[in-house]
Amino acid sequence: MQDAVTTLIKNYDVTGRYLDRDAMDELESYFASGQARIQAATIINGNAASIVKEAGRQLFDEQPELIRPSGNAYTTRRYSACLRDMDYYLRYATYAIVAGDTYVLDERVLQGLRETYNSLGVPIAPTVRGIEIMKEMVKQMVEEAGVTDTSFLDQPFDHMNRELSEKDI
Ligand SMILES: CCC1=C(C)/C(=C/C2=NC(=C\c3[nH]c(/C=C4\NC(=O)[C@H](C)[C@H]4CC)c(C)c3CCC(=O)O)/C(CCC(=O)O)=C2C)NC1=O
Repeated sequence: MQDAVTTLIKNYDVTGRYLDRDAMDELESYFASGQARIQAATIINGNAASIVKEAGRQLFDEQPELIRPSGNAYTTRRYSACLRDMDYYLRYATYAIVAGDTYVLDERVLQGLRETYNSLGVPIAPTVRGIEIMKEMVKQMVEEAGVTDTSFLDQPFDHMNRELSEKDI
């Protein structure tokens, strides 16, 4: 597990360098966004169940074929598995938001995920859309709470979507 600080230190240590101007700028920007990161995590934590439920509802509204008999989220078991996956993405996104680093996502969420999805026929594009909907919801909530620059929230959601969307083989 790594965060913005340990990742930076590791990179400098590998080449035996002191922390230079670029490192200080990076650290400053991470610490400056610290309060907002914690605020975002608090908001997500207090609304996780409703974010997942609402994002799922919106996804199935947009793509109703997912919950029709030929769809991958058809049957109660698979419907729940889908919402559970959305909950995983949201929870791990909060870890990455606080860490200021996507390492935790690579290590705990994304490793082997595309292979699993492909073998179970879980469609990637709607999953990506579900993550996108959650990102939009979270950004709106955090903006409404008074955080003016929510760009730091893009990183984990975009990272998961980029990795999930990577072309096959
Ligand atoms: C914390 C890291 C972690 C992740 C990310 C994870 C994902 C994950 N999702 C799975 C299944 C699944 N995932 C979905 C998800 C969906 N189907 C759709 O049509 C939608 C597009 C989408 C929801 C947005 C479904 C329906 C299944 C069950 C598929 C099946 O068993 O046929 C499975 C197979 C095993 C299982 O059913 O539990 C895994 C491992 N597990 C983990 O431990």
